Parts: sequence; C-alpha cells; structure tokens
Amino acid sequence: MRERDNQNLYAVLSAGFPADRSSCCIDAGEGLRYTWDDVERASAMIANLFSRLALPRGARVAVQVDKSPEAVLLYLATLRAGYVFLPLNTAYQAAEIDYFVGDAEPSVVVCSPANLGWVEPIARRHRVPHLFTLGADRTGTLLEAAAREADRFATVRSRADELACIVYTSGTTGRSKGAMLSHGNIGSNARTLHTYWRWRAGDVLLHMLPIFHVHGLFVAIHGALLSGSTMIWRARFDAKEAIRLLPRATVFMGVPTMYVRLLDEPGFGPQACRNMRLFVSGSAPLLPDTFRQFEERTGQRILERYGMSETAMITSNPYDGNRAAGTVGLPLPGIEVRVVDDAGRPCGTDEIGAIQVRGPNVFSGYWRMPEKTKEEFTADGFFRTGDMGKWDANGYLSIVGRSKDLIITGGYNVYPKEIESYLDEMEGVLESAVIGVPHRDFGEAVTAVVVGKPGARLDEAAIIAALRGHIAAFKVPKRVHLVDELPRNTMGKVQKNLLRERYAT
Ligand code: MCA
Ligand code: AMP
Repeated sequence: MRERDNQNLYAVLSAGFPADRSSCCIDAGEGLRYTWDDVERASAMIANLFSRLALPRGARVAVQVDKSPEAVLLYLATLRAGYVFLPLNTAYQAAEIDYFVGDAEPSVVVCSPANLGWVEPIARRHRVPHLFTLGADRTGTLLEAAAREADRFATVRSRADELACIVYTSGTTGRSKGAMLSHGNIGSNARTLHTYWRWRAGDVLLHMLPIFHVHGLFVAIHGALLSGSTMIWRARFDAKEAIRLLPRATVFMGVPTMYVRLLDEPGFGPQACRNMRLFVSGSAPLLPDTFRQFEERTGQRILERYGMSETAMITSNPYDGNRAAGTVGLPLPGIEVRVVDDAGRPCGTDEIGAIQVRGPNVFSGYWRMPEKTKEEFTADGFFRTGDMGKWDANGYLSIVGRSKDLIITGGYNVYPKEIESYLDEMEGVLESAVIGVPHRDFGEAVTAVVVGKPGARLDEAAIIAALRGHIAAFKVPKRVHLVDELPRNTMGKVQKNLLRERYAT
C-alpha cells in the first residue's frame, strides 16, 4: 500500500495539517497552546506506548476522561496505532461503566485519576490487561508512561473497512449498543463536511462540546484538523465565556440548548459574531423560533444538520443556498436518504415516513449484536434510523418524530426503557413510564410517571435521590409524578402520548 492509499483516519486527517507545524492547533487558554508539531509528537509517544504493549489487532481502548487536549492526543494516538477508540460519557457511573467494559472487552482502559478507586475494581473484574489514568491537568499514569517513548511514529496502515471507533448509543431494550465505525466511514464523512461547509485555512473553531460523542469528537474536531485550523478549546460550554471568545472565532458548533443559552444573554449580538462565518446546530431539533431569534439578534442563519452515531452526518442545510428553519436540509453528497411508508414505498412530498440511509458513512453493525444489526438494515442495504420525517417541495428533509422511544435532552439521548427498568426495581414501585416533556433549556426533560404497589409510600425526592449515583445525572428524571395507574390502550400498551399531553406543562 502506498502512503497516500493509507485509509487510517489519522493519515487522512493529518494530510490537512498546515505546512507550518509551529502554528497553533489547540489554544486551551491561560497560555496553554499546542502546535501541530506538539500534536504529532505527543500522539506519536502515546502510539509508541500502545504499540509496545503488543495489543492484538482490533484491540479496544476505552476512555472515560475529562475533556482536555491530551484526551484528543489519546484519540489520535489510538487511531495511529491501529487500535479502536471507545469514548465514554464522563457522567456515566459505575454500573454503566461496568456494562461497557464487560461488553466491549477493551485491552486498555483510561480513566480520570479521581475515578480510579471505582474503575479499578471494574477493570480487574473484567480482566482488562492495562489500566491508565489521565487527568484534565496533564496528570496520570498514561502521560508518565508515554514520556519515556520516542516522539516519532509511522502511522499504521489501515484499510477503509477496518474498525476505528466504537460509539455506544443507548439501546431501546435498555442495553446500549456499540456502533462500529470504520476508518472509511469516519474519514469519508469528514472529507464531505470539510468541502460542504467550506472549511478553509485560517478558520478558527470555538470548541465547547463534549468529546465523547460524534458531534464534538468527529464533526467539530475533524473539520478543524482537515483544514489546519486552530481550535479555541474549552472544557465545557458556558454562554458568557462563549460570547467572550466568539470574536476570535469563525466557526462554532453546538446543540440547540447552547443557542438558547446564548440568546438568554442580554449582551449577545452582532459584535460577538463579527468574525463568524458559520454556526452549526445538531444532535436535537432546533426550534424555528430559536433560528429566527438568532438571525434577528446576530444576522447569522444557523446551519442545522442531522446525523447519528451509527452514520455520522446524513443531511445538512446548504452553505450557500437557503437554510430553512425547522428542516435538516438536503442529503449530503454521496449519501442516499429515503423516506418510506410502512410497506417500504417511497413517500411523496409532505408525506410522513421512516427515514433510511445508505452510503460510505454508514456503520457496519452493532458490536457483537449480529441479530440486532440485521434487523436495522433493509434487504437493499439501507439503515433504519428510527427517525420519522418528510420531504418538502424543495427536497429539504424535516424530522417530525421518532419511531424509537427516545428522549433527547440537551443533545444527550436517554432511552426511557433503561430508566423504567431502574424505577421498576425500586422497592414499592409497581410500574413506571418515562417520557420526555418540552423543556425550555434542554428541549426535552426526562419525566417519570410512577405507580406504587398497594400500601407503598413513595416520595418524589426519594426516588430521584435513589436514581442519582446509579445512572448519569442527565438521565435522572427532573420530575417524578406519582399516579394510581398508567393509561393503557385496548392491547394493554401504555399510552405515552396521553402522558406527554398530561405533563406537557
Ligand atoms: C447537564 N444536565 C442535564 C444535561 N446536561 N440535564 C439534562 N440534559 C442534559 N443534557 C444537568 C446536570 O445533571 C446537572 O444537574 C445540571 O444540569 C448542571 O450540570 P452541568 O454539567 O453544569 O451542565 P451544563 O454544563 O450546563 O450542560 C448542559 C449542556 C451539556 C452544555 C447542554 O448537556 C452538553 O454539552 N450537551 C451536549 C451533548 C452532546 O454533545 N451531544 C451530541 C451527541 P444536577 O446538578 O441536578 O446534577 S452526538 C449526536 O447526538 C449525533 C451524532 C448528532 O447528530 O450530533
Ligand atoms: P445519537 O444516538 O446520540 O447519535 O443521536 C442520534 C439522534 O439524534 C438521531 O437519530 C435524531 O433522532 C437526533 N438528531 C440528530 N440531529 C438532529 C436534528 N438536527 N434534528 C432533530 N433530531 C436530531
């Protein structure tokens, strides 16, 4: 294989690094700057460390660490060394991490030093061969070990179909599924977005998203790397800090909650956006109202796009053409999108149907779930997204709902089934239903409706307190309503639509 045929995602991305390697790649604030040379050398050191561990081909590197430039270096190093990166939400608690480690059987686990006390027993129980720590302040055993390694590394050659990342998405049955994404899946999507969104030398990305999901890890970072652009890097989103930093940026990516919060700041306006050329929104529906208010306040039309962990980005509003509020735009080049009725026939304009997708971006399947994978693909190779949508007369797609029982809160997915199973196990609980209700800040708020066993004395605060510590805080219901019974249809199925109506306010 010649060098330019190497489909390793790092090789693809690094082709976009600027000729001047002494310029800034990541500006993490407080004088902490990483040049492109730093990125190459530090990722080489970690890649050398992993290579020396002689892990089997396809070995998984599971990572639950706070956001930091070093976490990006660890990601890039894993790709370079030809291993499979597996990012995990920092909000996950012991029971959740135990499941992921047991399911993915990683050869390496990297956790934050503060969590070592509870991660170590999990890693031991699952016989993980190598456990390292990495703190957001550059502490931990990973960097200590990597410091002894050489700072040059020949990126491993990978085929397009070789596995690069496993991204877990919450499962409809309560079990999370690992979406297997190849170097080719991620690389092709990165190149497509690079062209479609007109990434260019001199762009500056303000990066405030978490990096354990497709949005912050792939969509945002890859665009910047492929165009040799500087990233202004902050560990978390804060509206005031964003307004302070935006004048130095040209590109920003966020979930709708971030746009709502920017608009809540009285000082936010065209001044802050004076050098901005692109605001991108995704992961959850952007309300047309937010789109319009944003344009009124800043003169900028937010570009909304649509994607999934299984597929990376699928559609996007155009860069130059009309960005239509309430739509997710047009299929990206090279990606086929169709909306079909129950019989699998293509829907006409304004007809609601199931959204399916096929293309080089679509994952190969769920980790060790061949049956589930089979169910989610049609005979002609389209992936069933679980989203419902419709085309308008101009060929723009709108998402009108989901056939999967899913709540999206502040851009994070929560599967009701998982929360219901925890609630149903609680003492005194007979049954429960978990729904999403409209929420000004998070878009949807996780809400539980609980029926107690006869004579049981249930209490909202106690239920919420009991869930905390077990599951990630963003999954914990904001409210728990105690009722005598759940509404059911004649088939005995809980009518969640009625509950959503009842608790909408
Ligand atoms: C935080 N809290 C939340 C959420 N985030 N509750 C519900 N939903 C949330 N998303 C709760 C915390 O548990 C805590 O509650 C309180 O809010 C404050 O926590 P804090 O960490 O300070 O929150 P924050 O910093 O204000 O975070 C809000 C946020 C964050 C910035 C919107 O959630 C975020 O970064 N979301 C982005 C998610 C994302 O990147 N999704 C992409 C998925 P308490 O104090 O009671 O414990 S990838 C994807 O979907 C596809 C591929 C796609 O298309 O992109
Ligand atoms: P995830 O499983 O975290 O990858 O989330 C993917 C889901 O997020 C999709 O199946 C959609 O339901 C939702 N999603 C992503 N982008 C958008 C958007 N722009 N509008 C509405 N829903 C979206």
